Amino acid sequence: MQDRIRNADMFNRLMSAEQAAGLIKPGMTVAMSGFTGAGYPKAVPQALAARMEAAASAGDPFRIKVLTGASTAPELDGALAKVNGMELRLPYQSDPALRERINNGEIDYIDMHLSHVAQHTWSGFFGNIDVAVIEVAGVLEDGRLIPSSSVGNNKTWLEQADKVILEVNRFQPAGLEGMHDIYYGTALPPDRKPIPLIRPDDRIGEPYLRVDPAKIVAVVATDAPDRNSPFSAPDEASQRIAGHLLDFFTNEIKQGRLTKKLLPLQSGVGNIANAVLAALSESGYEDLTAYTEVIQDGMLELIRKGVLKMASATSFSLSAAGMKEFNNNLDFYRTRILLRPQEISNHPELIRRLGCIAMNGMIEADIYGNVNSTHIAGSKVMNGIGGSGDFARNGWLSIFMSPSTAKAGSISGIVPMVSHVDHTEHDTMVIVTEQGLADLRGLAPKQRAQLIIDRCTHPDYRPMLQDYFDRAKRESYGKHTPHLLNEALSWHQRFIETGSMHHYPVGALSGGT
Ligand code: 0RQ
Repeated sequence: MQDRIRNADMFNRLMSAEQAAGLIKPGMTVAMSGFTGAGYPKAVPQALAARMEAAASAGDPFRIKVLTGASTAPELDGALAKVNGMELRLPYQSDPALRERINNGEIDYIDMHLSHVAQHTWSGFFGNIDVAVIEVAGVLEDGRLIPSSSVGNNKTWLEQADKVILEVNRFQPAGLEGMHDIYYGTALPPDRKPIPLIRPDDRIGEPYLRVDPAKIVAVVATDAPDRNSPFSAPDEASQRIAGHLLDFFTNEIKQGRLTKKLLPLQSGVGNIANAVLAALSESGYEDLTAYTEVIQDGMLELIRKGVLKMASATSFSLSAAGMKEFNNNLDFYRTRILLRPQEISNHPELIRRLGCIAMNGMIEADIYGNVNSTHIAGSKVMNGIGGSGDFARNGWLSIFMSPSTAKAGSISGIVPMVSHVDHTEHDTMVIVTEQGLADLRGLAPKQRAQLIIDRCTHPDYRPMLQDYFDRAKRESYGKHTPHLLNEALSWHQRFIETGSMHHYPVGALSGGT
């Protein structure tokens, strides 16, 4: 470990995960590293969960407040959720056990824009940060830290926490050193200055995290991989969505609104995002850039093929195969990937300046273009808004993508009124489903509605939606954005009561699904 912990003083603070977890007390606010299953602490949270379980069985509940960068993994969110060890969690999450606790009402969850977390912390909205638990790839001789596979909010956690526990993970490639760009110029108003980033590949900071050595109360050695979720090949619906999007880009180039270099890409994670990246890779594009949150397998492939010149993000989210590819070609990728704090990767000023093309998944959209990214039937949270709002509000193009139906056709992805609003009609420029693409720019509400019904709705639901819209246009209280308020959310209620949004058995209207 001495090669990873080059500072003798820090080396002397090595202890077991159990000892380190012993420094965390019930009721504390603990800020942890981690973003989309990368760079999260792997040993201390599990040791803490064991203590919590023992405390709970002795009739002495032990719960803490947990702040992270974004989603983590079973070793952190899963372990703490299983023992009911969290009273509060923020921001993004995607763990099944945690989601269940949140939706059972057992954990308070604050779902917020990822770019806001740092400044809300500086302003004290989450109270005092007692402890930060941060995974790093190493410690330099002078005590600065080599960040791990994600940066997330680590700069803020290290600055704001009273005490710091470091997990030095030998599994993280030593070659990560130098890939990070930590910007130390952010401030609160009225002292803010322009952030001097003009191009996605600009370096504006330094490759290491600073920390006051006096705060470090424990150093724990680990040797374990990130979550490395498996990568599944894009399904047919995703490929069709990608096809519509690529046609749209071709037309934008023809219209002179984009060039063949497009604009910096932001892409969410998952099946559709991967299909879009795969389609880009086969469509003759080159010298593209990405200014995004997460680097997934598809982006590595684009970089490898020269389609993507470089990618700026705050985190990796790679499968085991993607991780292997990255490790085997680290020298190649190191000069083409930059990892930044999430307040910079997701900064509205920079996203607006760069003119990002924001491509994100959604749960549902309504006929006017309002988008729900987070809640099933208005009340059950899925993951969280993540960075989708940072990018959708400020991007040059804000695109939302989803299959037109979910759960074997029993749910329509296009509904009369969304049951929860994450992105308003004013933030949504393009909606794409496997049925087609609706370009909403320049359209008034009723024009948007007709286009979304025509282009994006599944044939099983199109007549129902057209019927709703036609009646709304006749009977609505106001005729600007026609709605039948006693019916607008009836599709969701029908789903809750019958398991389907449809009036009829699925397929009855169109003769097929
Ligand atoms: O559930 O797995 O149980 O079948 O939602 O849906 O179609 O696999 O698509 O993985 O892209 O997720 C919006 C959740 C889409 C995601 C969301 C069910 C569906 C399935 C997943 P099952 P798909 P995706 C970058 C930007 C917000 C954060 C964001 C997300 C599951 O994209 O979390 O954009 N976005 N961040 O069956 C009921 C509906 C449904 C539905 C889908 N209408 N009703 N269930 N599902 N639509 C990353 C970060 O910011 C960190």
